[in-house]
Amino acid sequence: RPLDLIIRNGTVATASDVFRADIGIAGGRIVEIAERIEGDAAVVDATGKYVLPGGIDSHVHVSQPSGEGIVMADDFESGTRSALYGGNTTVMPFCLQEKGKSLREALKAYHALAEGNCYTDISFHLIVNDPTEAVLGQELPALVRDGYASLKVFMTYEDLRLSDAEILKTLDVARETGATVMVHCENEDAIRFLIEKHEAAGDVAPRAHASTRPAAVEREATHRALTLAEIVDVPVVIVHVSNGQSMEEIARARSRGIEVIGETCPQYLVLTADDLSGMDWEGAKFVCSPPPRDKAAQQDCWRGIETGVFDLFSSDHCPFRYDDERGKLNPKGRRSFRHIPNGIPGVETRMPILFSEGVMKGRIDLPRFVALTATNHARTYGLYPQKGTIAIGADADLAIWDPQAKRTIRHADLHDGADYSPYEGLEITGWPTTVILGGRVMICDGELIGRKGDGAYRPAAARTTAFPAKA
Ligand code: DUC
Ligand code: ZN
Ligand code: ZN
Ligand code: ZN
Repeated sequence: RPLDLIIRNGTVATASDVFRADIGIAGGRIVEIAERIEGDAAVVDATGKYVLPGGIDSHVHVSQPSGEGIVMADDFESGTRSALYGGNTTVMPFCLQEKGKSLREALKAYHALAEGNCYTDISFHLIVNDPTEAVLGQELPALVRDGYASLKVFMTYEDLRLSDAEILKTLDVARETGATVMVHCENEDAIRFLIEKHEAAGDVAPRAHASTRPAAVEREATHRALTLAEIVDVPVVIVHVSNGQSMEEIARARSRGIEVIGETCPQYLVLTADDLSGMDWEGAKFVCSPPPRDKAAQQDCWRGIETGVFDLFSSDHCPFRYDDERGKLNPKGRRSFRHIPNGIPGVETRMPILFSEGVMKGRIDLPRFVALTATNHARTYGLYPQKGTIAIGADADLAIWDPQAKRTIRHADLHDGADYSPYEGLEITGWPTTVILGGRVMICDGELIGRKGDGAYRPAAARTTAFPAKA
């Protein structure tokens, strides 16, 4: 069949190779990879550029109810548009089960919000918040078969946390069905204890958010999650790991034979808890959980990226507006850190930050960058090999990067629904300039030409054997 599009003269990178090639696209898929492809199809000239698999951000929150009248700053439209500008072609948002309701009710609502509004493809993780017998016994196994093959459980937040008993039962269903479980590891009782102490002492400014969620809180919960997974004998993903102590738990678990995938995020590489100390409550802009820590923890997380403690690099995009009664500066949030919504925007800046700080500064090579930002996400969450690589038959989801592009991160230049970026002022070398989704050029030399609705929902496959091999 005739080609629809040819990407010419680029340097192509996958999780395993870097090579000069042209890419031929037809029917939304990659059909040819060769040194030189002729034909009269439309051409994208990638001379001097890198041609990478479109980014997959497997940890993104949009349109998620956040309690206390707080509203998330992005819906599917603005969240996926921002993601696209940052070189992503797939994002995986969370679908939150409300207490007393079914997972299917939640999915119905999120699908309705997403339908026709996405600039990237999407696939969902479930958040299991009410693990009744009916949910675990019937509903979840059917959903895993239907394409909802990953779920998150929380060990923190009063209204989200599961008990160890509930986590064990959920892990057991994952073992039976091949679902992949992500765990948010922080010890809620210890956090409560510390919050009460800080409030009693009048220490209520944003910085106390970090003090009441120290690394020990995360380390203990990480150890416990890995122990529960060991007892059930099921693989597990430890999400948003912020520090070396938690990394040690992952490494020790692996040495005991537990299959564990570790995820870290930009905030743990370039922010610290000192960022929460700004004047006039400005520190609220950096409130996320786990909190960013110190320079030594940043170095530890870099080491984890280099050595493979981490296989996933995600944004944990969880945007709230700063100067907004329904966001970070809500009336209660102004009185105590405990009411500041947890989460920061970052879906558009995730890959540029890792490219600039990682690839351009020589910490990681291009294949490792591709693995951390695309391939491993597809493998871990059942989207591979359709997504996450450049290969014959794969979806033609591509990002063309200009490794010379110099930019300073300014929120004014970003496309999310928040009113600030926690990375304001960070100097970046390298940015995606053209983004292609299923063979459609969505962003051309920095200009949006795709439309909302060009992205679609994609079901994910359950694990069939052991944990998916990592690239
Ligand atoms: N956990 C997340 O995964 N995202 C934002 C806040 C949180 O606690
Ligand atoms: Zn979390
Ligand atoms: Zn304190
Ligand atoms: Zn998150």
